[in-house]
Amino acid sequence: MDKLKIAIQKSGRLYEDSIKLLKDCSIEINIGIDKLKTTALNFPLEILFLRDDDIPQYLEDGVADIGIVGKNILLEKRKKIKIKETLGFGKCRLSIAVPKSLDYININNLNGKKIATSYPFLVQRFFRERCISAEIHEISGAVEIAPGIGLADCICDLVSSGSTLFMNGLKEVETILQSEAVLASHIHLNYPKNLIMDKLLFRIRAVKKAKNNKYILLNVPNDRLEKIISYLPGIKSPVILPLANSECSSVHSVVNENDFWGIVENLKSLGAQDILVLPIEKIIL
Ligand code: PRT
Ligand code: ZN
Repeated sequence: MDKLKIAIQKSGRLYEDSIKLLKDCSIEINIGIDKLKTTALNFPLEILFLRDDDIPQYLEDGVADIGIVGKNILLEKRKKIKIKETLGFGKCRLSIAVPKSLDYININNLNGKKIATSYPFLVQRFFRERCISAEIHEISGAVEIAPGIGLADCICDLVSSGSTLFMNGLKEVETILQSEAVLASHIHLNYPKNLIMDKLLFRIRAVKKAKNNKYILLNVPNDRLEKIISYLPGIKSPVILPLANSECSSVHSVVNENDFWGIVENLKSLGAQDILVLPIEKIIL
């Protein structure tokens, strides 16, 4: 039977979350010791373990059908492939940083500077669009040490917590790109691979939706019910069930993670009691 081939990072920052995503989609995999490739036990999927930088090329060539890779790599490599879904992990930004001592006012301060980066295309494009002329030095690793050893005046690199920049006496001054892991695919997938990809995407979207929402249960005195349910949208509308204690009802609903604490504070102040919050595994609408 035909299998869809998915490329994921062999080791590194995207590895654990990529495997977890497949597991959350109920796809069982056994990872061998050599970790070159493996086959899912209960879904038509073959998993290839690769360096993240190589994934876009393999997708363009059709060696892999789909792959999980940072948007930063995809945009830098400019291969003919499609982004199918953002995945919500591997979040970071591609930023320009300068020595702390530099009195940075605006982007014009970068005119004539030497900048070290592993992202020459994205940096060049950013400067060209802003009419800045800077000398770009492409280096493949440890970009943050370049100003300290006199290789460049400033850098452009990925940042998440900012502690690497801080430890190297640098400050972030411009953000070129907000990035996260994405699911990308070969430009055209034939039957039945297109169907398998749609099935996988359906599962991924259900898992993503569930992660962004919480199931909430609360007890509500009946005289407060109307007011309280106006704060609880639910998927269609909240569920209201009678309790043995006839003065109260149990209310069940689904709340978006981003609005969660605001809603809970309102519910408490309106008289909700015994609030329980549960994770949701999947949401299929
Ligand atoms: O071996 P392989 O080539 O596959 O891996 P790699 O070493 O090239 O990549 P890896 O595993 O470091 O990163 C894989 C992907 O994770 C990147 O392409 C991004 O999409 C994403 N990602 C998210 C990050 C970061 N956050 C990140 N902080 N990639 C790298 N960093 C590095 C950054 O380069 C800098 O050195 O972490 C340092 C900064 O981190 P903070 O927390 O100190 O700001
Ligand atoms: Zn890499």
